[in-house]
Amino acid sequence: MANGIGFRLYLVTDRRLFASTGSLFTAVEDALRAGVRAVQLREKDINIRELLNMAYCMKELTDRYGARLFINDRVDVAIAVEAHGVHLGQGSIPASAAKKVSKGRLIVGVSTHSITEALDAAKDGADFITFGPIYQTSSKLKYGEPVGINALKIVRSKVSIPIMAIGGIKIDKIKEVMDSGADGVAVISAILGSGNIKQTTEDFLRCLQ
Ligand code: 3NM
Repeated sequence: MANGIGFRLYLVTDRRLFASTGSLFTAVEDALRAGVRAVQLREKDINIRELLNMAYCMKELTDRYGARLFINDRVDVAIAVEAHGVHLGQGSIPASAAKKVSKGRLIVGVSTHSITEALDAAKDGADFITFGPIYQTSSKLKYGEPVGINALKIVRSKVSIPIMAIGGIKIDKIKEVMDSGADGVAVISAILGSGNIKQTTEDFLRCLQ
């Protein structure tokens, strides 16, 4: 794949969309069966041991499909389960520290929400960034006002690392974000909240080709 990171669809988890943790795993497996190559385990407000257990199970699952696993925020968990990478927030340790503590073995993604944050992440050694929220998302209040498509274009003109657009990304938005310089999309609800996860994932992947 020409975008330097090896995947164009970054599936982000949220177990709260499901009645049980088991159903989250079933949903992620449906997406993996459809061809998802990268999953970010992003489970907030969870006991760290529970997160570690989920991470071990998710690693076993993603390995079975040859997909990459990223752990949100916790470098220690990423190292313990031998995940491929870690996805850092603005309150996490910086990318350079994550690289150092993992001896360069983790791919490091960073969530960014402004041009300044995107530039800082790139300067600090992030391998890729998510940039958003591009559009309004159902959890809009949590992520702030959308940054919009123009900000994505500006970030594209200023950083050379891959950019995954995030926040309110639905199939009908893919063309616009890719035309604006994104290397791919990061998605929660449009896939995990869909009635047919496998079919929806296939549709996403087809549009991203
Ligand atoms: N991070 P959905 S927006 C987890 O802007 C997350 O950094 C964002 O969910 C950011 O695909 C977001 O359902 C939510 O809109 C993405």
